[in-house]
Amino acid sequence: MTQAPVDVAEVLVDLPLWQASEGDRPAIERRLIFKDFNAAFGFMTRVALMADRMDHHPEWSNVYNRVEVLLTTHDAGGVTELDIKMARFIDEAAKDMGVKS
Ligand code: H2B
Repeated sequence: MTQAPVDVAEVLVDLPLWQASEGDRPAIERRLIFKDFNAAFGFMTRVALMADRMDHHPEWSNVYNRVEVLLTTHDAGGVTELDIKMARFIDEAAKDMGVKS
């Protein structure tokens, strides 16, 4: 099912740890810093399992204790409720893994 894109600025009101992507597509981003690689990868594992359950996958990268995440819905060409749900899950998982910032 294709989701309807929502307004990025409105989405960000309820997601204070996220920002609008500067790229060419509507997307939201968060940069996270963990204690070490183990915590960062533990976080990524949790998110990966949820992403597969949702069939909604982040664009992300990892260097040691840093993870950069970009969320957008490719099928819709913008940010949708799926991205909001994923962003909330990411914020919770990060907290559980003791995210530093
Ligand atoms: N992830 C994201 N972020 N956006 C999508 O549009 C998307 C996805 N589509 N994961 C899914 C997979 C689609 O490609 C498959 C075929 O269902």
